[in-house]
Amino acid sequence: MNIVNVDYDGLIPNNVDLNHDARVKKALESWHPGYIDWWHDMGPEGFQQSLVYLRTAVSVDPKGWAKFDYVRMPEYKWGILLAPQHAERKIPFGAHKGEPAWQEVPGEYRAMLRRLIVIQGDTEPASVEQQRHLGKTAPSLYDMRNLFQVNVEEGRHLWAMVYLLQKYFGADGRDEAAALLQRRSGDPDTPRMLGAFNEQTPDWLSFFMFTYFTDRDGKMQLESLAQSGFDPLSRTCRFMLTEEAHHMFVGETGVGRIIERTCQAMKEAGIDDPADIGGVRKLGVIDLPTIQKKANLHFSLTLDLFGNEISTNAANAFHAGLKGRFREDRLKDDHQLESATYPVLRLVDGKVVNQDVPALSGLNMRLRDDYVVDCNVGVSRWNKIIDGYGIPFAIELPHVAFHRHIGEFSGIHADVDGNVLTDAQWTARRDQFLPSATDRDFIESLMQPQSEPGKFAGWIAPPKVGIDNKPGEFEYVKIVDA
Ligand code: BYC
Repeated sequence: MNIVNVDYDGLIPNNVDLNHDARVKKALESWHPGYIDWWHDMGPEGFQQSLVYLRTAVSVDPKGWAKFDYVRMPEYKWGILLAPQHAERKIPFGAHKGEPAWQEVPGEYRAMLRRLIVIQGDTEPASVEQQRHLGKTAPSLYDMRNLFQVNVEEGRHLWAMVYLLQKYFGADGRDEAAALLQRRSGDPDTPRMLGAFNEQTPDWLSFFMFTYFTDRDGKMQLESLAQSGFDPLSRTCRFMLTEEAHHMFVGETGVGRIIERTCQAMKEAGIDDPADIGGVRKLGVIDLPTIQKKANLHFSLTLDLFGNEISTNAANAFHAGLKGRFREDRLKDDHQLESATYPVLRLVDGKVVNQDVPALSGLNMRLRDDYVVDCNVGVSRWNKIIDGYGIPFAIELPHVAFHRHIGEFSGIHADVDGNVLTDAQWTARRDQFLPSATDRDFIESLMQPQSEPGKFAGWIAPPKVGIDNKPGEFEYVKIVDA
């Protein structure tokens, strides 16, 4: 079979020759009904019979991997796609650097590898669960379609991890695959594994912030796993990254369009002061300080996903050749880091200080630092929009010590500049930094659906171009069952 083209004939589209792998095919086919049940129970609420203009991966050729068409979501072709194998690929880092990449699970690292795959897999359905209510308040058919696109692709990413578990981890892989359908975001008894994936996504500003900040953690983690010496994981993640780019585009442009509309409305009303929150809200748009607070919330929740400042797990995974650094293949060092150091922000005697630590132990922070650089690129584009209207305001990412639940700063309170606060100071000032109940109520009051083709809710500007270059009035979702 040609790896670039996908076999669409069977129940599970794939480019891994499932037809000649009866054991895995059977395992996946047994898992499929549970997945569809999960999709109906926990996937987008309503709209399951609506026709959605979705892209589906039909190839792993970077020049033309997707086709667009109307699809009912439960009939989406959730396929298993791996990027092409490079015959001579070597393990690029760690103790096994230079040895041929593993095509089978290395026995001594089995548990560590399985844990990484399970954690990655767990985030995918979690995000679908978090976003399941949003279709009903979509600000346009364009946005609704983007939400559903993100959702079906997160579903496909779950399939990708389930394939690895079932193909390479035998009975315990099958158990883990089943458990991925049993945990539920936010459930007190069976929560999803990582904190941010148990938070709510109550409104569309949160959705855009989530796809901007949290999907970007997905990008960083997938980039690191794409470097893995375990070749099937590397190839799986490489292809997932192709889809992930659109999710971050949805987030960046979504927040950008909200900012644009706010600035436009302020100018039209002659309001120059971004702190005139009452005046701006009367215009039916979201004031810039509230957008800043939402960014503070989602950025800080996402920082927790990078784990602890000092991590033996991260050191072990790198040493073993399982999880590399962001774009490891482009870095110029020995790729082993046994004697290197890395500067990490730590809490020492109640103060935030920079400390050199062994580079292997600091790998989570190195990835997090790369993440912050990547986040700032889009933030500066948001600020250009504000600047273009001459409004004196800039979105800024808060300090990494702000509002943390994992790692050294989880035991303290800090303001957005990283100054340590007492409990009383935090309680008094919390609502300056994070969305308050009043802010949330205001945003919720704006969440009225707009489902006429080409129309947009009043708090968000239309996009500059349509999906698949479709014109403005294109009917991205043909609703039959809202
Ligand atoms: N919540 O040694 P440490 C995505 C636990 S997003 C709860 O620092 P490590 C997507 C940790 O498990 C990308 N627990 O941990 C985005 C450990 O527990 P055990 C998802 C946490 O392993 C949007 C203990 O604390 N992929 O794809 O170095 C939509 C010690 O911590 C948390 C991955 O994350 C937390 N936030 O780092 C859809 C890649 N943080 O085992 C999808 C795979 C830490 O001692 N995962 N703990 O009981 C990893 O590489 C790592 O497991 C982590 C944690 C980076 C998550």
